[in-house]
Amino acid sequence: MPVVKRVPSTSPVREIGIVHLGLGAFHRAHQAVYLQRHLNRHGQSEWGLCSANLRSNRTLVDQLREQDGRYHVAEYRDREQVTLREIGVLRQCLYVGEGGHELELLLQRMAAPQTRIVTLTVTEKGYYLSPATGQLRIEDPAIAHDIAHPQAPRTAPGIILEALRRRHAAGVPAFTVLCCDNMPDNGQRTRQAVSALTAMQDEGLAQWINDHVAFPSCMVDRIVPSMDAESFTRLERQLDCRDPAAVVCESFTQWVIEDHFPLGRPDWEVEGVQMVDNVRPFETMKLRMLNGSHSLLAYVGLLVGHESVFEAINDADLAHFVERYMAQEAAPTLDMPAGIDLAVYAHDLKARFANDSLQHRLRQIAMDGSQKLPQRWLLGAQQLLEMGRGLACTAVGIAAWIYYCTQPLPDGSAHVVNDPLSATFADLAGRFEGESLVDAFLNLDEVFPAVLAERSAFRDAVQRAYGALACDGMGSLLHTFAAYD
Ligand code: CS2
Repeated sequence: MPVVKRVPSTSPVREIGIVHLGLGAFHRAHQAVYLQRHLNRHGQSEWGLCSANLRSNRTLVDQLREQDGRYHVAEYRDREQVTLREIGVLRQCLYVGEGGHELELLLQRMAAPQTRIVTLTVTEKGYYLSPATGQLRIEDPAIAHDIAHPQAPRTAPGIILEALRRRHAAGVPAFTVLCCDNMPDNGQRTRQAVSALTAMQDEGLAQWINDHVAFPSCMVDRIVPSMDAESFTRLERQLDCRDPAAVVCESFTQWVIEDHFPLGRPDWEVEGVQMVDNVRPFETMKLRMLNGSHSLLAYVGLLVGHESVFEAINDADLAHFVERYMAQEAAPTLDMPAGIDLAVYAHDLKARFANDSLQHRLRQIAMDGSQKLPQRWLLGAQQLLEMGRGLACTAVGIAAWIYYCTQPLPDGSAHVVNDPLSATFADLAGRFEGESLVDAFLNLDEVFPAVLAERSAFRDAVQRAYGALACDGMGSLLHTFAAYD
């Protein structure tokens, strides 16, 4: 049994100062924990949270309301040590379905002068930007709806826009928008989504947003697997914690934020948040080293029959393959500030992946590949080509992704491909196979930018990897990497 340190929430929240969109496990185990630590330290806080789910997981919102917004976060350092935190900083929970009463409550809360920051974790696809070009996908039905009905928005950019419109009309200064999703220049991307939507509706407002709304970027990091029945049972058995809204995560946590908050912010730096002028090197490092390795472990790992990150990193060939990816294909593309040693970072990442207290399912990471690949692998791949370096591991990753999106798993089990482009993948799988299937995937311009897709060195590397995978299987392909070094 682990040693459990219990940290209760004792202090009152005076005011709600932050509205969050996307009340998922990551938000509850990352941002909410920083705010709770802030509250515990100060003994009171005007930075309470109102968090909303947009058309997903109503049950969780109902549950949290029954518990007056209180829940627990179990932070596992390893099997031996865990901190169980009570979170009391979440003062209002909303479920925003199709329009209705709670959308109005959310918009009122966002328009209230006390709200000074709006944060988001709505996943990459929640911004409705093309992954390859970063342009707003105005043809998407949800965005088309928000253009036609700006006062009853469904999307996160549409909701932010309507809240800002109300503030502008009432003469209330703009809140700061802080995107906490895993995208490069995530502040800029969020600005792009909101501005493009505004420009189609109201040029005056677009100018005001351009001049007055800050969209700082940030890098967030904490491994937070989605909860399943097994995790709840373990919490009950090991920690005597019966909380249907609880979350399990690793003890590691990092948050690097661009310091641009015109209406003020919590003194996060006291809780270890790094407030910086330029977050880009940290974001790129995390996306390519951590998330890039995660996606490799996911697609490659699933094809050799693994289910969790822990299992995958304990496969010697796969661990070696990921180490090689980090050292030879991710690190060389990064330009880090002094004091950051990428070899140490890579070593620490491997130890985090090997945390056997987390049931981090590879299928969870494999979701939404079309939205994740560009920033995790493809921007780095372009740089590798420009530098004249090889990209063998990245090519195997892409081949494994194509395989995962179009074929059954090696044990013959069919799986659901959870991705906004899944219908396109199914269509391509029905029409093509082998080399022409790979070609058809590489021609998907929503995913692969032309500058990369046009390079024969890139296409050939992916074709070779896919050929070897289809012919010999992933296990033996990995083995050749181990033998080769
Ligand atoms: C993971 C991330 O699901 C995924 O795609 O790579 O959620 C990862 O666990 C976090 O970014 C860690 O900070």
